[in-house]
Amino acid sequence: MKMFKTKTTSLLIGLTLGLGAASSAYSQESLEDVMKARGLTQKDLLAAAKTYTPTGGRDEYLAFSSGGQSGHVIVYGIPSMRILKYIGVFTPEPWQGYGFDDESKAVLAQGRINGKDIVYGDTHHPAFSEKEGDYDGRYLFINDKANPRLAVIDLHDFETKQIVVNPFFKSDHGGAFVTPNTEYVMEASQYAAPYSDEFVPLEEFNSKYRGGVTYWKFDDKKGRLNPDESFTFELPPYSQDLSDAGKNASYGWGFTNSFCSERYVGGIERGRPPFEAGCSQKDTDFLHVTNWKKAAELVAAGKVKKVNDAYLITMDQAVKEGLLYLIPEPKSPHGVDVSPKGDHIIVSGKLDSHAWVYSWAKIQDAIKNQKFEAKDPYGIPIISLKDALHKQVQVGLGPLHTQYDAKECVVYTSIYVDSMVTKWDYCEGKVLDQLNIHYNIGHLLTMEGDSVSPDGKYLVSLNKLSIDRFNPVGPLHPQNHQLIDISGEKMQLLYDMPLPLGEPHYVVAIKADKLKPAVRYKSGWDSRTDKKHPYKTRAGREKVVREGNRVHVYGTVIRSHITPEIIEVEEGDEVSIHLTNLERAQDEVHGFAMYGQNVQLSIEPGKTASTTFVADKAGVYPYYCTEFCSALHLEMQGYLLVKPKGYKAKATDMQEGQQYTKADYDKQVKTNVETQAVIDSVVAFITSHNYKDFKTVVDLVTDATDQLGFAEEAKKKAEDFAAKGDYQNATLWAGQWWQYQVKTADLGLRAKTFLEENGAKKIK
Ligand code: K7E
Ligand code: CUA
Repeated sequence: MKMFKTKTTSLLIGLTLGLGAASSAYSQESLEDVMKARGLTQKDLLAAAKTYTPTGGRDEYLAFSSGGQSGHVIVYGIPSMRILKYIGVFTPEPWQGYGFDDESKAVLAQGRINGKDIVYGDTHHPAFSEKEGDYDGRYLFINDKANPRLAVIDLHDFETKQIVVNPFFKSDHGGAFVTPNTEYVMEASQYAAPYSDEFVPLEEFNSKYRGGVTYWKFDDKKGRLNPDESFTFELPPYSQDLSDAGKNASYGWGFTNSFCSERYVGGIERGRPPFEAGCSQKDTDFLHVTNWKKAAELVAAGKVKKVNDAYLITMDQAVKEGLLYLIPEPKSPHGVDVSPKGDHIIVSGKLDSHAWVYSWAKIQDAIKNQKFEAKDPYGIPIISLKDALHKQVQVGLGPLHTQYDAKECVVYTSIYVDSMVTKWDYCEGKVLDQLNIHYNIGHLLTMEGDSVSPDGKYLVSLNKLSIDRFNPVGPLHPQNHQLIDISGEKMQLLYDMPLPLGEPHYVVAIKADKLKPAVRYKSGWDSRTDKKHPYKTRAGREKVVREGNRVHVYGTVIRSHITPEIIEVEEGDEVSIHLTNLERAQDEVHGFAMYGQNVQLSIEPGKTASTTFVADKAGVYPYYCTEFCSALHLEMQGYLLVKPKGYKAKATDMQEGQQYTKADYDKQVKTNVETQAVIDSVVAFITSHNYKDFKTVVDLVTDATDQLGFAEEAKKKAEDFAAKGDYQNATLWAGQWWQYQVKTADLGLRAKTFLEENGAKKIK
């Protein structure tokens, strides 16, 4: 589109673009020649054909990857493996203005811990919102392991809307996992810690340190988590790990495993064996089974007390009400994954070579018959392994995570130590296929693999680091996501994609057509609160309002100027600049950067974005648009003048760099008249077609009509000055008149091309 815009504008200016003959090294050769030159096999070609997406092509699935330590979410397409977006979540992201405009600073501020700004996150597990267990494409949730927080991303604009801080935990790993109708989002703690912020000696670990799992209530109407209706299960200090929500048969329940039920506390410097030794002594750890449905009823009935201003279901209460059970699971388990029907739960132990398949029917029976083998030191009933286990299957050394296939009973488990993916049947308990992947696989994902109806088709192996795989770029290697075709009996490796932005732990993928992202905001929109912005400004209503030393600038941006272009304040003023993008055309995003004030906004069509700072030092501060939005983009600029206190202006007139005469004015007017003829012909074409049937065209025409209105105003000013013989101002306004015409024509030509390419009909 940008190419096209440049082209039409250039045509108008009278330049011709030299389209050099496209030449590529292989263009004259046959497929065989290329294969030989690049050393490709038939198998490579087949793999390439399955992932290659020609220009303009779209992907069937969109993957949302944790950005690991970057605190972002990475969006890429499958099968092309092309990266489409980084979403700023826990970490500022300047391009999107995230963490720079006032609106998103408020979102990041929700994630403060003990009053401290935490501006990164260690993101692990993204999860889609669900309806009846299927992804509905509306929201994405992701956790921050380092600082126990959850974030809500709205998939209507791919922006982070909310961050909540866990009221009890000091770390979290078992989040985000969503219940089948997004009633709750699960977040389990990892490293046990006291629930208060006070100092508690490690000697009191068993009695005062706690784990837990929080069920965050999701308010579907508001699209936000509601801390007031959320609740937490107090759990023993067992280092809870991953979670998953029950579905179908196991609806209403949640599962959370743990890896250090020894409750061992290391201390190398005290002469104690390290954590790793003490935490892997026992042959089994515990799977925690929690009943959130019944817990929610207790909360609603006012039977749960608040601690730290949040509902806490103590272990005593949970045991008494029958909400909490433990089941032994393999040594140092990692993943816990509930099957699509909810009738089986697969857990793998990092230090075991088996995956353990639990039967939900058996577990339910044990609970119903109150058949327990013992109680743990906190009085929680333990269901014996034989009363819960369906099968143990040897899948390889260091199994971690499991994903479900579209075919019943078929799953894929990541095998960390053996660097492998094992495809196996959990009903029969037999291995079906194994594929060596590049290196140290962590999670893996299948298409819609967490839902009640997985699609199978592709699998992505998320490998840790990527030694020897790509061109070396220094000691810190990118990660390697490997695309695997799982549509047949045998898995087939297709493609490697380096991901150089933190260590993504988990990725979820959704059918692309389930997403309905907007292309613009409603006019004057605060994208973070999803409400009309209090400083929304319309064209012609720009103003500066001062109250004492508080200055509010109500500004607008439209191709290709920022209004106001000159902002004058006094040293010490607290300045807020609110900018509304007046455009509707999809690609008319404008940026706003200013010297020395840490200001960088992204103002997409319709959005209002604000920046607030103290102008504490007198001086000259240029500002400009940071997106190449039009041919006159570089001219989209202005000055903030911070005047010293009590400053009196000396010079009265602006110094003009160039003087204009009547001849200059006449020449400009002649150009404008010719340009108007072009506009008229485009308008005639559009209005003679059924353009109103095309939303895109209607938007372009609306923008074009705005620009033409501005052109009329500028034309009038030019003519008034000419009538007074002021050819300086007359010429300048005639020039602005032409600028508006060019923008009108540009938009009009884009509308015309759209109509031609989309089969618009001529109306008589
Ligand atoms: Cu296995 Cu955090 Cu799910 Cu890393 S986690 S791999
Ligand atoms: Cu607006 Cu560049």
